[in-house]
Amino acid sequence: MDDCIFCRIVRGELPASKIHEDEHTMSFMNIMAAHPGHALVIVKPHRKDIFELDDTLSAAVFQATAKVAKAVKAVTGCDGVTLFQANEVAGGQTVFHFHIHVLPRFNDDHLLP
Ligand code: DGP
Repeated sequence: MDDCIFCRIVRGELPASKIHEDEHTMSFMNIMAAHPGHALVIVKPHRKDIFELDDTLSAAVFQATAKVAKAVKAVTGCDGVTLFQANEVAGGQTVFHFHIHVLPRFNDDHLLP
């Protein structure tokens, strides 16, 4: 996808604060972070949403998410982590390239979700 923001990050055409990368996934900080440390884990090939993921990418992105969640907790000292993931307009998705949010949470931070 030529004009997909996350494809352009994968290709190195747009900057990102990268925190993890493997064969199938890339992770970087969210530029619209709900809280410092809010990270995104994406699949490298263009897949619009969860409905386009095969088993290999599904497994890889969750394995990467577990690593990133541990890193976010270690670096931010958060009390917990919320994972969330939106699909299609009705699901609240705004960037149409599959990604999982890793959001550090603190006791009584009153963030949603
Ligand atoms: P969602 O609304 O669930 O599709 O999440 C998309 C997220 O992507 C949103 O929280 C902001 C983030 N985002 C949008 N554009 C960029 C970008 O160019 N770089 C980075 N790092 N994050 C982006």
